[in-house]
Amino acid sequence: MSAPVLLTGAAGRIGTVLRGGLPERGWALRSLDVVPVTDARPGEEQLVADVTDLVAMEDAAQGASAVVHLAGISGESTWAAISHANIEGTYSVLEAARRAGISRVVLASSNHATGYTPRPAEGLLREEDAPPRPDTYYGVAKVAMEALGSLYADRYGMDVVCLRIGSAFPEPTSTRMLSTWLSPADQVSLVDAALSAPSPGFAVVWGVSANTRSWWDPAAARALGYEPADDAEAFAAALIVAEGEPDLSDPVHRLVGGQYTLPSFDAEH
Ligand code: 15L
Repeated sequence: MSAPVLLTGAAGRIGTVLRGGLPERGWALRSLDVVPVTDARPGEEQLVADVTDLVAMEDAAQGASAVVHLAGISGESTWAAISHANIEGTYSVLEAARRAGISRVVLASSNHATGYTPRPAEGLLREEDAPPRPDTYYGVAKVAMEALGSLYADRYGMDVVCLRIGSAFPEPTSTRMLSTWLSPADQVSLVDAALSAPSPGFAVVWGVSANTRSWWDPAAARALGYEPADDAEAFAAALIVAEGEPDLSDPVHRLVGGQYTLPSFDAEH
C-alpha cells in the first residue's frame, strides 16, 4: 500500500465524501478530525487531533505522501474563532507538512476569499482576475490560507493547490447554486486531480461542477486534470419554480460570494 494522504477535517461534509471516493481512486487515507469519525473504512488510518496543535500535527504528518486540508469552521463566525481554527490551523498544517518533508498540500479555500468580486459583464471570471476580496472573517481566513500556501510554495518549493470551492453539497438548494455547485462526485475528481497533477507549483483554482450557469472559468482546474461530470442544471426547473429566475442585479447573483456579501449576513448564518 502506498503512503497515506493525511486528510484533515475528515469527519466533515466534504471529508466524508472524500473518505468514500478517494480510496476508489487509489489513495490510502489517514483521516484526522477533532472528533472521531464514526465509521472505519477498510485500510483507513484514523486520528483524533486538533489542527492548531502543531506538535500533534507533526506526528500526524509523519510518513504521509500529501495533505488535504479541509479542517476549520465552514462558515462565518467570530474573529476569535475564525482566526484560531482557520488561520492558526492552516499555518500549523503547512508547517507540520514542511517539517515532515511532505511536498504536496491541497488546501480547501473558498469562493468567499474573493466574495465581493463582481460578475464580469461578459465571459468567465478567471482566478487571476479575482484577487483577494473577502466577504466575511471566514473569507479573510481563506485569503490567509492562499497567502500561506503561496509562501510555502515559494519559500520551500512545495506544491500547494488551493481549491476555491463553490457550494459543496449533495445537491444545489438555491438558484445561486445553479452556478456554484460542486457535486460530491466532482469533489472527489477535483481533489484527485490536485493530488495527481505533475508539479503544479502554487495553483489557485475554482472548485465547481460543469454547471451550465457557472461564470467561473474552469480552465485552470481543468489544466490540473480535473474533469467535472455533473451539471446543476438538472435541478434548475424546481429551484426556479421556488425562487424565480436569478436576478443578476441582485448581489446574491452578481457577486462571487452570494448571500455572504449582504449586510444582513453574519455569524448566525
Ligand atoms: C463555503 O465556503 C461554505 O463552507 C459553505 O457552507 C457554503 O456557504 C459555500 O461556501 C457557498 O458559497 O455556497
